[in-house]
Amino acid sequence: MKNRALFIVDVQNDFLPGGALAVPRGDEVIPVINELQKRFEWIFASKDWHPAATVHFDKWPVHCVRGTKGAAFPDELHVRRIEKVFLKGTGNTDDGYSAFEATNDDLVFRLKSLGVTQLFVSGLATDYCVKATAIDAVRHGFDTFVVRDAVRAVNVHPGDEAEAFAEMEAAGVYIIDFDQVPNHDL
Ligand code: VGL
Repeated sequence: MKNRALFIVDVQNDFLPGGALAVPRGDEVIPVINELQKRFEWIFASKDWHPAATVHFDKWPVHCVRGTKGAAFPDELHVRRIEKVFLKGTGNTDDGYSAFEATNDDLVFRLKSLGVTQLFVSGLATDYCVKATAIDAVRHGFDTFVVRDAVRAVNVHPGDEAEAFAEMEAAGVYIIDFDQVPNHDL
């Protein structure tokens, strides 16, 4: 079972209700992700980690500026077992939607050297960073699962969430429910 890893995308204060770029009901993923962690030996996460000035903020409200409270994990998220946090969106010309664009470490190398072949993706937001991360994971050869109960969408336009799930499925991502994630006693 060591070939499976849980990946937590961008569960950061600014993406939660009250945050600078709040994902509706984004906080609901936290207890689900905390529970999911019990089923995995390897847990990784990403953070949006922007400089104060970036072209990304021409498209979005200022959010997740590196080192700020908004970029931190919420207190409720269990973080003790996260092996490594991958930082993305760190330049001033990139959006950094995919965790595979992280600049502090090589995500593909890290996963492959541990023998991880299956990636279970959770977090925020379904229609941006979860989608980009899951599709990149398929491209890099991982069996990729998105846990529906453990993700929420921004839905800038109504229907974005459904479209994101359809795009991911078309790319070869398996969309599964929490109950379908294999259990594994630690
Ligand atoms: C995200 C919009 C802008 C995300 C990041 O984490 O999904 N969405 N920046």
